[in-house]
Amino acid sequence: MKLIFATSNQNKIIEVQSLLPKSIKLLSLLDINYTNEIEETGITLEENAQIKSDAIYSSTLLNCFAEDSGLFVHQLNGEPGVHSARYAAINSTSQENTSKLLIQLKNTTNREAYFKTVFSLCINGASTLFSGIIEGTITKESQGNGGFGYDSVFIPRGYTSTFAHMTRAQKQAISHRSLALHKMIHYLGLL
Ligand code: ITT
Repeated sequence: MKLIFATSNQNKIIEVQSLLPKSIKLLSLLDINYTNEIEETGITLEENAQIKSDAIYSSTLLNCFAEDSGLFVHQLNGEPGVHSARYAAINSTSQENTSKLLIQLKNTTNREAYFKTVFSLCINGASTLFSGIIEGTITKESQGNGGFGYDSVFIPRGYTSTFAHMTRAQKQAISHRSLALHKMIHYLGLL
């Protein structure tokens, strides 16, 4: 089965590709020469994931899925949440976003947060959603060079190091994205 992954985030493609069974051939937006910007106008991850998969399905009529994810910090009433990619500014870098987060949480003792991912799978025009969450805490400073996004400031519950200190396999064994993806793979197996 061929599926388009409607993302322009190469890190997401690498993480997802390595978990998919070989029977599913993944095509990226680059592979299909899709260069239009899809505006994420939803107010939830669910809405944004579906906006992205619907946009690709309606312009290609090919089965596809999209994913939206974010970091939700309790002390900040769930921010950056759905705005995680553009927390510091539109087109901000991961480093700018994590720096802003650490400044917002300066002198804060409640550092609980969770990552959430929602996949929207669009098969023959019908969408199904799958989500995954991992709870943890935000560090006081950036730790580790691996991963991407907010990985260097997030320690999953039950662990002592950030996602950025883990190997890809270690992160994938527990991550929000893997949890959601396993649900989607199970569903695809039932089709
Ligand atoms: P799309 O093309 O798929 O939209 P994106 O990078 O814009 O890619 P999102 O809109 O889903 O991605 O924004 C999520 C942001 O949250 C992303 O830019 C990262 O900074 C952060 N994020 C998501 N998953 C993460 C993970 O596993 N580890 C660290 N940060 C993550």
